Amino acid sequence: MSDLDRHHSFQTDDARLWPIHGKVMDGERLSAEDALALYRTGDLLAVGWMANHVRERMHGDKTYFNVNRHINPTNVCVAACRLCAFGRKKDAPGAYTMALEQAFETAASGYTEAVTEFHIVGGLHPDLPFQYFLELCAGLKERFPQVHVKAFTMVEVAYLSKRAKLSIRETLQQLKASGVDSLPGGGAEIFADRVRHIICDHKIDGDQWLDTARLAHQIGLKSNATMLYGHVENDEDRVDHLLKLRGLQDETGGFQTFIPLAFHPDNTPLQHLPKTTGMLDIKQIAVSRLVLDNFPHIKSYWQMMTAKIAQISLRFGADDMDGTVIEEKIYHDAGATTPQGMRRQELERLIRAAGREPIERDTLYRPVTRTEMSLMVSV
Ligand code: V47
Repeated sequence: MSDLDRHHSFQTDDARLWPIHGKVMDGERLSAEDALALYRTGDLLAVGWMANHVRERMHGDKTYFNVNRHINPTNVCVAACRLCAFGRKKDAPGAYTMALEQAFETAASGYTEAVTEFHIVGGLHPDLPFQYFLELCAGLKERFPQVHVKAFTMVEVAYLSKRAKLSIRETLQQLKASGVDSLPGGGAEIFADRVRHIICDHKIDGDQWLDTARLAHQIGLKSNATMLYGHVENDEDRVDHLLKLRGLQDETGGFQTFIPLAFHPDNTPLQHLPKTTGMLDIKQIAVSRLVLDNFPHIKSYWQMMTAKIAQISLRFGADDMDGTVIEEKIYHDAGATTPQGMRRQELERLIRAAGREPIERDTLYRPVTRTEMSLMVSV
């Protein structure tokens, strides 16, 4: 390829981006300094051009979504993270814990043959026994055998292991045996200690999050990974977070999707902080795609991004929009004004309007084929 071809249609006045562009075109790994330059440039279009190039090299126009249901069995939480508006102390107003039957009813409400995934996360409840979580997963599997159970963040797993007095490996093994098929990516926040002390002081630290993910991958459970941005972290903290995830992925290959999560300050102790801007939201998607070269997917979670920004990000590196969700609590407690759920037809419409090809996937990114009957009952 001639130099002229290589740089065809890529334009920028920011000279720091030229060597990065060369690496991207050659499929070479970006360094920490490259990642910092991507955060620091104002040329969003140039960063987006490169991220889109990588996204199309990996996935063409394919854009994934799934038909899922969120279940949050309890909002009772001992951690009191400053980033969070969802958690409550046990006796606080608004605290709830679902009896198992209630959780099964929640799973069934809005359930049709179309739902392929239950996404289950909740608070760190001081009294619920480990058995509750095992029975929750086993009961869901018994009632909905074809639905993938994506359950419990690394933070919840580590807490359950402490409560059950089991090793993390044994805890994961028992969860897997009871029906957990994979793990969601929450709780990672920002790995740097300085930031964790401010936003989530009582959570496991970054290394423990990574160690738990490593163990999950080692016993054959795939997981996702997240990063919470737009609060008190700086560019170096973000780069450090991405590189730690990239390093673990080199070791295990167990991550499926990376999901950058924009901080929503309303109703949290950090509500004096401003909300993220559209520029940062889209930049974060693009930088993630460029730095996380070993992550198959970058998800633009529409609930958190808004449907409009998530749709635009499909041209800036994202290849996944998450799902129908049905009932979202964590962001809505923190002031999100997006709808609680979205119908599959609407997700498909947004993806097509971005010039992309919608692919309904299951949690493991296998395409889901629908008969006309199952489409008729879809949510
Ligand atoms: O870990 C909590 C974040 C996460 C706030 O794996 C907040 O497919 C912003 O991890 N403002 C939970 N963010 C959500 C999550 C997730 C979502 C969608 C898909 C997947 C997946 C995972 O939400 C928490 C925390 O990082 N969070 N409070 C807040 N006020």
